[in-house]
Amino acid sequence: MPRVVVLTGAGISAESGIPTFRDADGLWEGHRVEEVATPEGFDRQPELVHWFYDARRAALRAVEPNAAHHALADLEQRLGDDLLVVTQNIDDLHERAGSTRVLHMHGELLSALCRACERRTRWHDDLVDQPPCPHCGVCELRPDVVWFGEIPYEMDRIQDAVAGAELFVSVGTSGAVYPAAGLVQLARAYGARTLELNLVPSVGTPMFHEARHGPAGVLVPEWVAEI
Ligand code: BJW
Repeated sequence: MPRVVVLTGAGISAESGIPTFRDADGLWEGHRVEEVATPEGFDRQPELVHWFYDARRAALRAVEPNAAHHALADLEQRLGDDLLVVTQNIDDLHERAGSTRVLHMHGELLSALCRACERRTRWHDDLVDQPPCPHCGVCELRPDVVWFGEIPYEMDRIQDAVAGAELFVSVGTSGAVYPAAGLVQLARAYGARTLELNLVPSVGTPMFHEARHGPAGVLVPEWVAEI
């Protein structure tokens, strides 16, 4: 069981150039996040939703992990199994920085999920043209991400790890989306110390024992150096 669990959100990738969800009014080219991040939105406008994710998948090629991702990878070198990163992010910047103990609770941009056979495929190209599933041949691939109303991935492992942790650290998340936003309360209920590292106070700030405010690229390496 890991002694330290770090929950990351969009803010940790902001300094790599990936926009957060709620800082620019939660809009993507004029569309609300809910419009492009719900199963209903996908059923209504599949092309729009594919464009949204295809654009983000293409943009991922041009960005690099920043000092915060690298600091967490360095921490894993020191702590090994005693560190678990739980990320809400669908980018692969933790892995590209060198982290291996990462759970993607909201899925991954570089994975496609077949709605027909429910199998997953590593995916680097566009989905808007509705290519066939490599497993079953049916043209029903969707981004392998968790939309509102869907059940986040790995919840049992995440809840067990948070409940067993001595230290729970949240980095760059607004605390607006559940169940991720409730993990700090779970950690506290089981006796963990809790620390928030975020650019500005979030809705969740009062739930943490300690909160530090500033860019993740500064705060995370500072915190890792203290451990
Ligand atoms: C920096 C920085 C810098 C900037 N340095 N910081 C309880 C109460 C109320 C509602 C619910 C509830 N439980 C469930 C719900 C419903 C719903 C929900 O939460 N709704 C809310 C809007 C109220 N939740 C769900 O539907 C979830 N499913 C669910 O609950 O199923 C039931 C179930 C659960 C568990 C077990 C069994 C059953 C699913 C939620 C899926 C969310 N999906 C998305 C899209 C994923 C794909 C994609 O990426 O496109 O996930 S929405 C979007 O929000 C994305 C993110 O991961 C997620 C969180 O956003 P995040 O990371 O916090 O980003 P921002 O932009 O909000 O914040 C960035 C922060 O960084 C800010 O604070 C900045 O200040 C900071 N920052 N620059 C440090 N340089």
